[in-house]
Amino acid sequence: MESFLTLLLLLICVNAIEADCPDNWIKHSGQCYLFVDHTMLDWNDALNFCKNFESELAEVQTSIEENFLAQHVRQLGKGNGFWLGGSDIILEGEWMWMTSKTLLSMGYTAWMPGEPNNEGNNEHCLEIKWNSFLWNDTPCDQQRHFICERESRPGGDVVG
Ligand code: GN1
Ligand code: CA
Repeated sequence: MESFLTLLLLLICVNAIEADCPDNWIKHSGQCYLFVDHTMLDWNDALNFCKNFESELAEVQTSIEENFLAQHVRQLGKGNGFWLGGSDIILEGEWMWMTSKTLLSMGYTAWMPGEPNNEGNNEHCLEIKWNSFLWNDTPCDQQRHFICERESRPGGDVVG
């Protein structure tokens, strides 16, 4: 009986550790990521989709995070890019992570060579490209896959 209870306790603990992120989300460096590759939305709708799941469009802080995202985008092998949470919609050329309100120029960036080029004066949203895994500015009304990000919450999603 005692060993049964120990086992039960162990299982509950293991479940709590694994439940930091919701089902289908991938945990990485204390964050949870959802790669939405089954549908494409414009940038605003993608952000709202993420918000419905208590998350935001992904913001990339380090090369480690970029490499993690790149690895998954490569694996998914889609023919379209994925939205990230950056935009220069407020002031042309001033790229900002729209949730944390931090300037991209203050931190790590992974622009494609030659980007952002604001083609047609209408490219204000940030995508990670499907083939190079680097960043491009593209029109916000384009349909793209997207990546949601939220903090992992230890035990926060344990249902039972
Ligand atoms: C071009 O060639 P493609 O589709 O990967 C352009 C980007 C634009 C994009 C708009 C080198 O990218 O800057 O945002 O079209 N790349 C170059 O769809 O001009
Ligand atoms: Ca561009």
